[in-house]
Amino acid sequence: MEEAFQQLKDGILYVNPSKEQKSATIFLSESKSSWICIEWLSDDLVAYATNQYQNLFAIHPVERGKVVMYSEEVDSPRWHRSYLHQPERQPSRKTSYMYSGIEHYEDLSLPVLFQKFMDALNEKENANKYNQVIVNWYANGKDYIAQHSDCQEGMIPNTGITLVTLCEDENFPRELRITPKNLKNERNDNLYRHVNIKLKHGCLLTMHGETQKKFRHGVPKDFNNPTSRISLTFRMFQ
Ligand SMILES: O=C(O)CCC(=O)C(=O)O
Repeated sequence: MEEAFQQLKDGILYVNPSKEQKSATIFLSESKSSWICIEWLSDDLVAYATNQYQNLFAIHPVERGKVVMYSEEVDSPRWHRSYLHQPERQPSRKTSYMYSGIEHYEDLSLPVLFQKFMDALNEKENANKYNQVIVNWYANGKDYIAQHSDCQEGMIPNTGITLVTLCEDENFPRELRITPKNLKNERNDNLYRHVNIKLKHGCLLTMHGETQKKFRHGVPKDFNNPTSRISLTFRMFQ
C-alpha cells in the first residue's frame, strides 16, 4: 500500500510525494514565511531523463573537487558543477556554501543534454527566468550533501530555488532533510523538528521565502541505496 503523502510522527514530517498530486505546498513555519512546493516534470521529460540517464550521468567532472563548508575547505562527497551565470565567490564569506565549490571553469555553458530541463522550468516563469544551474551527481548512497543553507547574495529577491531530481532507479529515492536553524535574536517559528522528503525521479522541489534564513537542507547518506542520482538546482540571478 502507498504511504500517505504526509505523516507527522514525533515532530518529524515525512513527505512521500505522489504524482497524483500535481502540486503541493508545505509550510515550514507558523508565520508561513518559509515554504516549499513540490511539482513534477512532464511525462515526456521524465521519459527523456530515463532514456538519457547514463549520458546525463557521464557528464560529471573527472575530479570531485573541493567545497567550503563551515569555514573549512573539504573534499566534496559527490561531483558537482555550476553552469551559466557565475556568482562571484567571496573568500571573506566563509560560512556559506558557495555554488558548487571553488574550481574555476572557463566554459560555463550548460551541456545540451540538460537544456530541456531549464527550458521546461523557464516556460512557466514570466517576470524572471532561471539563469544558473548547479548539477550534483551522487554515485550511490555513500555520496551526500551536508546540511547547509544556500547563499542568496546576488539572486533576484523573492525568487525560489528549484531542485530537480533524476534517479537511476526510481525504486531508490534519496531523501531531502530540512532542519531549523537556531536564529540569533529571534525565535524560529518552525512547525516541525525536521521535514524529510522523498526525492523521487522527476520531482521538482522549490524552496521559497525565508527557507534559507531559517532552515538548512541536505541529502544525508543512505548506505542501503546502491543506485546513483542527479540533482539540478536552478536559481535566478540579477
Ligand atoms: O541534491 C539535492 O537535491 C540538493 C542539492 C543542494 O542542496 C544544493 O545544491 O544546494
